[in-house]
Amino acid sequence: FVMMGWLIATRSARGAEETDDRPKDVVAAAVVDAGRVLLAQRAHPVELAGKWELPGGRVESGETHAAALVREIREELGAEVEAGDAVGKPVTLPNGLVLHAYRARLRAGTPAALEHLDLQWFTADDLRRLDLDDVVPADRDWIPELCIILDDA
Ligand code: DCM
Repeated sequence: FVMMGWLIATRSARGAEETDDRPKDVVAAAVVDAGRVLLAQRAHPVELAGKWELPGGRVESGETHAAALVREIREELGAEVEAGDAVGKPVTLPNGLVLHAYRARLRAGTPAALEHLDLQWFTADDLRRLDLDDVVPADRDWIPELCIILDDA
Protein backbone atom coordinates (compact mmCIF):
# COMPACT_ATOMS: atom_id res chain seq x y z
CA PHE A 1 0.00 0.00 0.00
CA VAL A 2 2.86 2.36 0.78
CA MET A 3 4.37 1.51 -2.63
CA MET A 4 1.05 2.17 -4.39
CA GLY A 5 0.71 5.51 -2.65
CA TRP A 6 4.22 6.42 -3.73
CA LEU A 7 3.48 5.44 -7.34
CA ILE A 8 0.28 7.51 -7.43
CA ALA A 9 1.98 10.50 -5.77
CA THR A 10 4.90 10.34 -8.22
CA ARG A 11 2.64 10.07 -11.26
CA SER A 12 0.39 12.94 -10.25
CA ALA A 13 3.38 15.14 -9.41
CA ARG A 14 4.82 14.42 -12.87
CA GLY A 15 1.43 15.12 -14.41
CA ALA A 16 1.25 18.50 -12.76
CA GLU A 17 4.82 19.54 -13.58
CA GLU A 18 5.66 18.03 -16.92
CA THR A 19 2.48 17.39 -18.86
CA ASP A 20 0.20 20.16 -20.07
CA ASP A 21 -2.33 18.73 -22.48
CA ARG A 22 -4.22 22.01 -22.77
CA PRO A 23 -4.38 23.71 -26.18
CA LYS A 24 -1.50 26.14 -26.83
CA ASP A 25 -3.88 28.79 -28.15
CA VAL A 26 -4.48 32.10 -26.40
CA VAL A 27 -7.20 34.46 -27.62
CA ALA A 28 -7.20 38.23 -27.12
CA ALA A 29 -10.05 40.65 -27.76
CA ALA A 30 -9.85 43.96 -29.61
CA VAL A 31 -13.05 45.44 -28.21
CA VAL A 32 -13.81 48.39 -30.48
CA ASP A 33 -16.48 50.93 -29.57
CA ALA A 34 -17.04 54.51 -30.75
CA GLY A 35 -13.70 54.65 -32.61
CA ARG A 36 -11.64 53.40 -29.66
CA VAL A 37 -10.11 50.09 -28.67
CA LEU A 38 -10.03 48.82 -25.09
CA LEU A 39 -6.60 47.96 -23.70
CA ALA A 40 -6.07 46.39 -20.29
CA GLN A 41 -3.06 46.88 -18.02
CA ARG A 42 -1.63 43.57 -16.76
CA ALA A 43 -1.27 42.97 -13.03
CA HIS A 44 1.01 39.91 -13.39
CA PRO A 45 3.52 38.33 -13.90
CA VAL A 46 6.04 40.95 -12.70
CA GLU A 47 7.77 41.21 -16.09
CA LEU A 48 4.44 42.12 -17.75
CA ALA A 49 2.87 44.06 -14.86
CA GLY A 50 1.90 47.60 -15.85
CA LYS A 51 2.03 46.82 -19.59
CA TRP A 52 -1.01 47.17 -21.84
CA GLU A 53 -2.55 44.20 -23.64
CA LEU A 54 -5.62 43.09 -25.48
CA PRO A 55 -7.51 41.24 -22.71
CA GLY A 56 -7.97 37.49 -23.11
CA GLY A 57 -6.53 34.15 -22.08
CA ARG A 58 -6.00 30.49 -22.83
CA VAL A 59 -8.42 28.43 -24.88
CA GLU A 60 -9.69 25.35 -23.03
CA SER A 61 -9.89 21.83 -24.49
CA GLY A 62 -12.83 21.49 -26.87
CA GLU A 63 -13.53 25.23 -26.86
CA THR A 64 -13.73 27.35 -30.02
CA HIS A 65 -11.71 30.55 -30.15
CA ALA A 66 -14.93 32.57 -30.22
CA ALA A 67 -16.30 30.81 -27.13
CA ALA A 68 -12.98 31.25 -25.28
CA LEU A 69 -12.98 34.97 -26.13
CA VAL A 70 -16.51 35.45 -24.79
CA ARG A 71 -15.68 33.49 -21.59
CA GLU A 72 -12.39 35.32 -20.95
CA ILE A 73 -13.95 38.76 -21.38
CA ARG A 74 -16.81 37.78 -19.08
CA GLU A 75 -14.29 36.58 -16.45
CA GLU A 76 -11.80 39.44 -16.78
CA LEU A 77 -14.01 42.43 -17.61
CA GLY A 78 -17.50 41.35 -16.52
CA ALA A 79 -18.91 42.23 -19.94
CA GLU A 80 -20.57 40.32 -22.78
CA VAL A 81 -18.95 40.46 -26.20
CA GLU A 82 -19.44 38.90 -29.59
CA ALA A 83 -16.28 37.73 -31.39
CA GLY A 84 -15.54 39.01 -34.89
CA ASP A 85 -12.78 38.86 -37.50
CA ALA A 86 -9.13 38.08 -36.75
CA VAL A 87 -6.76 41.03 -36.18
CA GLY A 88 -3.29 40.69 -37.69
CA LYS A 89 -1.39 37.42 -37.62
CA PRO A 90 -1.07 34.91 -34.77
CA VAL A 91 1.99 35.51 -32.56
CA THR A 92 4.00 32.59 -31.15
CA LEU A 93 5.53 33.13 -27.70
CA PRO A 94 8.91 31.63 -26.67
CA ASN A 95 7.00 29.21 -24.38
CA GLY A 96 5.05 27.80 -27.36
CA LEU A 97 1.73 29.55 -26.72
CA VAL A 98 0.14 30.97 -29.87
CA LEU A 99 -1.78 34.23 -29.50
CA HIS A 100 -4.73 35.06 -31.74
CA ALA A 101 -6.42 38.47 -31.67
CA TYR A 102 -10.02 39.00 -32.75
CA ARG A 103 -12.24 42.00 -33.05
CA ALA A 104 -15.03 42.01 -30.49
CA ARG A 105 -18.22 43.99 -30.15
CA LEU A 106 -19.70 44.93 -26.77
CA ARG A 107 -23.12 43.35 -26.27
CA ALA A 108 -23.90 44.08 -22.63
CA GLY A 109 -22.31 45.44 -19.51
CA THR A 110 -19.56 47.94 -18.87
CA PRO A 111 -16.00 46.57 -18.91
CA ALA A 112 -14.33 46.69 -15.49
CA ALA A 113 -10.77 45.87 -14.42
CA LEU A 114 -11.69 42.72 -12.45
CA GLU A 115 -8.24 41.13 -13.00
CA HIS A 116 -6.24 44.02 -14.47
CA LEU A 117 -4.66 47.12 -12.91
CA ASP A 118 -6.59 49.43 -15.21
CA LEU A 119 -8.61 49.65 -18.44
CA GLN A 120 -8.40 52.46 -20.94
CA TRP A 121 -10.04 53.26 -24.29
CA PHE A 122 -7.48 54.25 -26.96
CA THR A 123 -8.06 56.15 -30.21
CA ALA A 124 -5.74 55.50 -33.18
CA ASP A 125 -3.80 58.65 -32.21
CA ASP A 126 -3.50 57.41 -28.60
CA LEU A 127 -2.07 54.12 -29.93
CA ARG A 128 0.44 55.94 -32.15
CA ARG A 129 1.60 57.96 -29.14
CA LEU A 130 1.85 54.88 -26.91
CA ASP A 131 5.42 53.86 -25.94
CA LEU A 132 5.85 50.25 -27.15
CA ASP A 133 7.80 49.52 -23.94
CA ASP A 134 4.46 49.97 -22.19
CA VAL A 135 2.83 47.27 -24.38
CA VAL A 136 3.06 43.51 -23.73
CA PRO A 137 5.70 42.32 -26.27
CA ALA A 138 3.43 39.77 -27.98
CA ASP A 139 0.78 42.44 -28.62
CA ARG A 140 3.08 45.08 -30.17
CA ASP A 141 2.74 43.74 -33.73
CA TRP A 142 -1.04 44.24 -33.62
CA ILE A 143 -0.85 48.01 -32.99
CA PRO A 144 -0.54 49.07 -36.68
CA GLU A 145 -3.54 46.94 -37.68
CA LEU A 146 -5.54 48.29 -34.72
CA CYS A 147 -4.77 51.83 -35.93
CA ILE A 148 -6.10 50.92 -39.40
CA ILE A 149 -9.26 49.41 -37.89
CA LEU A 150 -9.84 52.55 -35.78
CA ASP A 151 -9.11 54.92 -38.68
CA ASP A 152 -11.75 53.06 -40.71
CA ALA A 153 -14.26 53.02 -37.85
N1 DCM B 1 -0.76 36.97 -23.34
C1 DCM B 1 -0.17 37.99 -24.09
N2 DCM B 1 -0.94 38.96 -24.65
C2 DCM B 1 -2.28 38.95 -24.47
C3 DCM B 1 -2.90 37.94 -23.70
C4 DCM B 1 -2.10 36.96 -23.15
O1 DCM B 1 1.07 37.96 -24.27
N3 DCM B 1 -3.00 39.90 -25.03
C5 DCM B 1 0.08 35.91 -22.79
C6 DCM B 1 0.47 36.09 -21.35
C7 DCM B 1 0.58 34.68 -20.85
C8 DCM B 1 -0.44 33.90 -21.68
O2 DCM B 1 -0.63 34.67 -22.85
O3 DCM B 1 1.86 34.15 -21.15
C9 DCM B 1 -1.74 33.60 -20.96
O4 DCM B 1 -2.40 34.81 -20.67
P1 DCM B 1 -3.11 35.10 -19.25
O5 DCM B 1 -2.01 35.08 -18.23
O6 DCM B 1 -3.73 36.45 -19.42
O7 DCM B 1 -4.10 34.00 -19.08
